[in-house]
Amino acid sequence: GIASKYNAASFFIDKKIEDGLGQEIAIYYKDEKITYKKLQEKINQFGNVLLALNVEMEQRILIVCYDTPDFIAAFFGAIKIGAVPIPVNTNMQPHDYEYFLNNSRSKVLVIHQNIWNLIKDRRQNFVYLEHVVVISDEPVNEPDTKDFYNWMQQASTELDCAHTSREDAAFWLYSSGSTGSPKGVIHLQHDMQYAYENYAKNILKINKNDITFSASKLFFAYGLGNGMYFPLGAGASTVLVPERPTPEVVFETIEKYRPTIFFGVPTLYGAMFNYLEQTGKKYDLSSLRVCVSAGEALPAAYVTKWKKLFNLDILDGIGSTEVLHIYLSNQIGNVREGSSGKVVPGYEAKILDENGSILPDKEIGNLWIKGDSIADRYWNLHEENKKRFHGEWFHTGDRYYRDEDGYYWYCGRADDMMKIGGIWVSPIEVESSLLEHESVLETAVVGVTNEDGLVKTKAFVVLKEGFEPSLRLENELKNFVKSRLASYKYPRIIEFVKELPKTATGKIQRFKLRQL
Ligand code: 3SK
Repeated sequence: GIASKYNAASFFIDKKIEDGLGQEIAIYYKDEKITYKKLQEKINQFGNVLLALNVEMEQRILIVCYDTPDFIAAFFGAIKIGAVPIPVNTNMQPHDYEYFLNNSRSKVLVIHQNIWNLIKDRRQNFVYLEHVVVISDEPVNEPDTKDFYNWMQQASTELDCAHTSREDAAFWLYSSGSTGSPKGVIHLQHDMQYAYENYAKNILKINKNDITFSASKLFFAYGLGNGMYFPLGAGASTVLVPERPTPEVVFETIEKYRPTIFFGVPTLYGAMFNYLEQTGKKYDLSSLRVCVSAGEALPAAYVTKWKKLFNLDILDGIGSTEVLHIYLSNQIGNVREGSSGKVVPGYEAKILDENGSILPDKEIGNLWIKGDSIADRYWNLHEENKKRFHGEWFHTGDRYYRDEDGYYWYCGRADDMMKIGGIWVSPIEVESSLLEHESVLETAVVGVTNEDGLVKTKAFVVLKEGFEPSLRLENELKNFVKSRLASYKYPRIIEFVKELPKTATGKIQRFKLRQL
């Protein structure tokens, strides 16, 4: 028989109209207030645009879009027809987009004009791509590209949703690994509802009067929930800001739109403290009822300082792209500063040693998680799937211990990946980039913890003969990496060394460098 019908766009959008929330505000964007009804129409229009391009169920659509209502229209419009949207980071390099397009075999690319301009000379390399839909404030007059707004305008605002089931693929997100290329994480139709019902409802107590603002962008798993499907699930509102979330932008956005829940990452909270100290400015954050942090461990001092400044809790938690959202979290009225909190209801956690035996409290081991928002698998990575997805359990790759009160404490990554500003950075990728510079003989990149307890990228560099360490060369190397990789990956600290610590077989001993 045919599986029973379930479609995430119906749950998050259509149901709101059926529940009589059509005239409520779904999105605050610049000076626009977009109602649920208007959003549904945009979603339907984009679904119809894809149908006009002959997109079929299960076909992938790559979305390179800033945080705007168009992101949500493209994302849910694709899901509503059973196609599979893949939002990706808007700050990547042209070769990254080539990889995403070819690895996912996307048939359609939805992209802002300025980013398209950076990659269009490679179009012949995008072997599966059939249509490019460009989002631009100016009319798009380029051969073989479609004008997003023009097509949307002509499309019908009515659309029936495809007969997808809970088990169908709904969307992918790319997750970076310490080695190899980013992995396509396949999420199913029911995954967002699970994260919404378990984390957003139980932990955040989200309700229809809330207004969320996420500094983390929608293309991250963290931002996707915070700024899109949590508020939509609750019939609440989201504030979308396409700009880079500098402390100034964040403070001004909070004052202007008066959100009730704010989502940040530790580096941003740190930068916000610095900004307040340096400028002496004061901001009114009284609209907020709770703040959230994820991405990397939040220093205990930040929790205390934020409470003192604004009388607000920051709920630190940890999630992953594979689990979709946060599975360990502090709770409103129950914050253990410096810890990742307790297991979110709906999820289970276990800490295992290298042989797979469960460890007692206070012993550090590998964290495994169970819960129904866990991705189906990685795209086309059979061996990796066997290592990470074991039936209902997912091997997070994080090292943790649990204390006697049930709080979980982060102890680093099982591999050498670093979380910088909440985003995974692979040391290998940064090293490969540095090695392309004419002066670099050898290099090793590690994450080091600064005085605030935040992780920064540090590169140890052995120079080739004829090159001398200098501040100028240090800056040149930083800029060199920035120009080749997404800029958040550049090493914040560079130390020139005569040699790197290595094993007898020549393997770099990163753990020794982390201690330097
Ligand atoms: O990095 C995290 O902690 C996180 C949180 C929520 C969703 C996704 C991620 C990676």
